[in-house]
Amino acid sequence: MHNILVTGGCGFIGANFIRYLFSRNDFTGRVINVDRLTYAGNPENLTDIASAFPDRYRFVKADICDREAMEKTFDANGVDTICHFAAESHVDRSIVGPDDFVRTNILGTFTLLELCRKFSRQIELFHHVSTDEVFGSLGETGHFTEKTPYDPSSPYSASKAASDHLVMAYARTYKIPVTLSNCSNNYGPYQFPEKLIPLMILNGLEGKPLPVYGDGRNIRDWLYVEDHCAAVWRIMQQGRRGECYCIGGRSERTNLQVVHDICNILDEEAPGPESRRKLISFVKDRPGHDLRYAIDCTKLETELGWKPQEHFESGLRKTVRWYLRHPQWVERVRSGEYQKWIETHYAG
Ligand code: NAD
Ligand code: TDX
Repeated sequence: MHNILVTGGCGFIGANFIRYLFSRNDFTGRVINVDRLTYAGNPENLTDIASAFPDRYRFVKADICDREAMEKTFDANGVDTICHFAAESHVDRSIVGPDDFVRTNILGTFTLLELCRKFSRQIELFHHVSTDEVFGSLGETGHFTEKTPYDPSSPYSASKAASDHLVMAYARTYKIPVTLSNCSNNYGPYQFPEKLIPLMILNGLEGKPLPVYGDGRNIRDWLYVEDHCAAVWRIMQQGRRGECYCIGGRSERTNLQVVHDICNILDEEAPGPESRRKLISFVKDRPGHDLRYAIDCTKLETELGWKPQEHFESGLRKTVRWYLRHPQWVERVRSGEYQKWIETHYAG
């Protein structure tokens, strides 16, 4: 694993993963970051890495669906490992416009797998980063494991499920060395403020409404992004080839609990004229909204010795502080495509 192609490295988890790799002594190789720079990709997330490691970090602006561009990238950089994050990742957008999800998540993954086949002599590992949403919704009890049948609810999760199936099929049919991880909801620095946690932090700061879908009782299992990065790296290094691993924080919260926690932290860290809880507004539910996600990550814990390091309470406070301390990042992101989309989407 010397020349690692990281796809989607300018997005939330990809950028955190590249930062994580360069912070570690056991990574001495190079990263080739391929990103199309959609609304969710921000190369500024890695400006310091690009200047600190000019010989070991390279950015290539390209679409993973563009076979020619990807082939050149594999060839010119002697890519031996792929860590595949690039995706359209937001469930609400997939409901409004699924096309890009099918294209990037399915065809993009297919293009990369085809290149692994073509360059099979040099490929040591294709790690596919996926989501627990492929398993659909849990009721009030139970947990997802590696054996849970797929049952996706949204165009986003269906496109990720399709990509997972392609990855496993390529492993069986063409003997491509793969690992696959299905992770629960991440939060932390650099997350695009369309997702629940950063949206609530920034709206709360600006005194805007905090839109909670339905009755706010849907449950997610939250994991601090650096713990996800550590799990991915551990799986890449030690995971059994051809295997899937579930990653989760054992940290279930209702959406309303999360929003209340954010309000409390904001009231302490950035006191406003009145309690942020007054801004909570219950809005129309998301269609096909999964009730509950919860991961049983025993396999990852027992086989590979991984455990999350961050507690939800401390991780959430760190995250709020990060957004408070990076007003320029917030401003740049908010003045872009995101703003236009949000205006149209939430009009009225
Ligand atoms: P993100 O939306 O923040 O970033 C996605 C990145 O992919 C962006 O930089 C974007 O520019 C890039 N991209 C999109 N289409 C591309 C294309 N065609 N070619 C090249 N680059 C393209 O997403 P994220 O939250 O960082 O998620 C990363 C991965 O992790 C995704 O595969 C997602 O399904 C998975 N995942 C996310 C979470 C979560 O909570 N965010 C949880 C589990 C799994
Ligand atoms: O404004 C909001 N109000 C609200 O109540 C938003 C944006 C979300 N929600 C709810 C919907 C979900 O129950 O909060 C929960 C979390 O929503 P998102 O942040 O949109 O995440 P989710 O749909 O759970 O998916 C995320 O986790 C799994 C990522 O976006 C996916 O990429 C990942 O696979």
